[in-house]
Amino acid sequence: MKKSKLSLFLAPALALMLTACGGGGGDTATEEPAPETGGDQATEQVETKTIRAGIGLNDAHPQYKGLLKFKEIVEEKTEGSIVVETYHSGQLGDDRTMTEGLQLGSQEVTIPSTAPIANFVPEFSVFDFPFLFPSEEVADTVLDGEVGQQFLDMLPEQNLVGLAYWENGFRDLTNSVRPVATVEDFKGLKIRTMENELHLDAFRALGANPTPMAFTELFAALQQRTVDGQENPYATIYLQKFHEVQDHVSNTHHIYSPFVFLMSKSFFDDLTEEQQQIVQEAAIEAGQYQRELNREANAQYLEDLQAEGMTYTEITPEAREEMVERIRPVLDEYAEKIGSDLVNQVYDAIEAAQQ
Ligand code: KDG
Repeated sequence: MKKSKLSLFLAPALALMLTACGGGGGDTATEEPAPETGGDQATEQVETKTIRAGIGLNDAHPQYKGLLKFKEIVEEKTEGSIVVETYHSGQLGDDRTMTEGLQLGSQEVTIPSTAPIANFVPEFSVFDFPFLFPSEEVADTVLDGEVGQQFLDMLPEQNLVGLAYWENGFRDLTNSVRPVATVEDFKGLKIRTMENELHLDAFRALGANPTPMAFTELFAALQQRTVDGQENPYATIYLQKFHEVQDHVSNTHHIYSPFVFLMSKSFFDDLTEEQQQIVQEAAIEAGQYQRELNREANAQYLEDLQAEGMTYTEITPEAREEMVERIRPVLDEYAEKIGSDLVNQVYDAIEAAQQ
């Protein structure tokens, strides 16, 4: 099998990044008077479908604002034949539970990061390769193109439908022990990661002591010092108030994390063709809106975190290079696991997006 192009790929991506751093429930029949037909006032059965949509982030986050936009578009375009119920802050469970809910029919939509999705479709781990995407723009081009669709096409086998990619964003490290500027500073830090083997192996390679944990448990674990730190985009760090339980933030920007708008395949298949087109287009439109919201305020969130008393530490270019070198063997291993041909398709698409 062709070796992945990792070594050819990482250097230019890193250089570019250094500049860019900075679900159904059921059908309810409601009786509505039929339009005037003259003669008897017949009633027409209008089947209303309900989408129970849950996410892990709170209602201040752009992800929830994107979900409200999806609700607005779908209810307007279906003239109320589809109703969207929105739940945030893990009200319906953590990412894994909610994704299983789509498979079992207890909810219809959730929007997790690609990292937990890899527990259902291992190939999705490629999108969590550290330093894979050099910028949001390149990520948009690749994810919204043929290669991104190729991965979405792997979901129906798991009774899931991926309708669009949204944005979690570039992930940065916070902790309550010390400023992190070099790879040495990672040594021994108990870092919470998402439930994803690649994340665990990458942080082990950096010398940290990672532990997987659902997002819904994270704030309490930071507060009780069960873990020293975590990594998430500035928007999540600020809006989930991690600054209340963390002292240091570093611009590691180590992973660009996509969200995937997931719908239960059973529910999607039961929709009319017109309804399927409406929910598909609404997921894409709301995703564009959510990406814009996410990016507009990201720089501001870093200022806000410092205003709340967090110390901000820049990762040195040398340290970032060393992070790449330390992690390289892990990526080689995962490229073999996922399939070097598929991984190389992602690298090729990223290179093409930068021409
Ligand atoms: O609902 C989305 C969250 O689950 C998302 O923020 C996941 O980045 C994530 C994390 O760290 O668990």
